[in-house]
Amino acid sequence: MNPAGIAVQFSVAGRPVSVSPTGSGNVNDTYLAIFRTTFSEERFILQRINRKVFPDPSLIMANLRVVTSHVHKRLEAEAEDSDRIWQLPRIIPTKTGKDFILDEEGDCWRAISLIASATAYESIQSLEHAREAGQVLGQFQRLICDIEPSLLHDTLEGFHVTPHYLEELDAALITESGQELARSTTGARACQKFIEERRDWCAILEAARESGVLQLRPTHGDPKISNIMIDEDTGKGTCIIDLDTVKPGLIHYDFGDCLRSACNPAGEDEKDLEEVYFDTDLCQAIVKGYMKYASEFLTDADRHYLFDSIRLITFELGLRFFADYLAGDVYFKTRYEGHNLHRARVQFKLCESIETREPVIRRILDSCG
Ligand code: GN1
Ligand code: MG
Repeated sequence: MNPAGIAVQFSVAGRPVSVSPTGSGNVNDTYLAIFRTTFSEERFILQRINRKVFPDPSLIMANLRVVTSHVHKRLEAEAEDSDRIWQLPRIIPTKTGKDFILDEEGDCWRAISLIASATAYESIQSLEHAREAGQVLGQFQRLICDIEPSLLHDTLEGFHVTPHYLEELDAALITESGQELARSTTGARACQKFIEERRDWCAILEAARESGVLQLRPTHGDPKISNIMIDEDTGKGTCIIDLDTVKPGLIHYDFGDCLRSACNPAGEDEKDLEEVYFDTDLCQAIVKGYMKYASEFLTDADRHYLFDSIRLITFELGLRFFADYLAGDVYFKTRYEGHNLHRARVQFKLCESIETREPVIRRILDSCG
């Protein structure tokens, strides 16, 4: 079904002017829809959920309901005492009052409000941007930390459970095509070696969870820099978007992922691996911003694993990209042949840089925490 035909089925005033692709998501298809009446205009976000990734999109929508209702209520209650107007998108219902539409191909479409006059940057712009990104994540985690985790569905089993991605890698490596891809380039061979050297370490967070040292809490799941919106007028962080992966998890995944993404000024798609490194000044700015809100709910055990979370989530994303490359690019959308392999190499370069800078990063965590 074409996106314009879907857009008109949502409860929005006016008629469509345009429905065009927007954003840079690796999984779902996202469109900006513009509708006008004779006297006004409304812009909103329309998305087709990737069925291969999310087998039951109705669970995502149920989680989105729980989280947005909870956060909107808290934000309104705190609005008078806040230093800014915090926002979170809302679900736009269909004309028949549902949260999503299933088209004739069985694809799930949903509409959410657009956060206007704010920008989500693909890569970090400045130290101030970094501090704001940290605040946005800390504030979001604070706002959702009192949601009972059992109210949230596990929409994506195994998501961010690093050993699970090792299993996917091993499954790809026993296929003929996977083996062929793994040995055919020096880049792929380097990735495999990188992973093997860290295989035993990578269950570190899961082991802490299994032994009860770390607990499951509501998490965002994907707080990369391009999901953090900065107000164009004030320069302040205002909102975190892309709530599809909100589910019970370890808050460490979020913390690590925000730093992984924001402290690599070159971005996830940098062509020149020499440009990829972990910037510790940016790290300090993010951690300071994050702690402004997070220090109220972090336990000593949580703090103990913060460094590992940065290293692990970076390693994990590299592993996910590499496993997908070997499996024939079935999960992440790619724009050129070998894209997932290159993405993996970028993350492994970043992971190496994090390992080299471990003492500095630990000092930052100790002094800001
Ligand atoms: C995917 O689709 P997007 O760009 O929001 C992925 C994240 C990765 C990210 C890397 C559901 O997010 O886990 O960190 O790519 N989302 C899913 O850019 O797998
Ligand atoms: Mg996402």
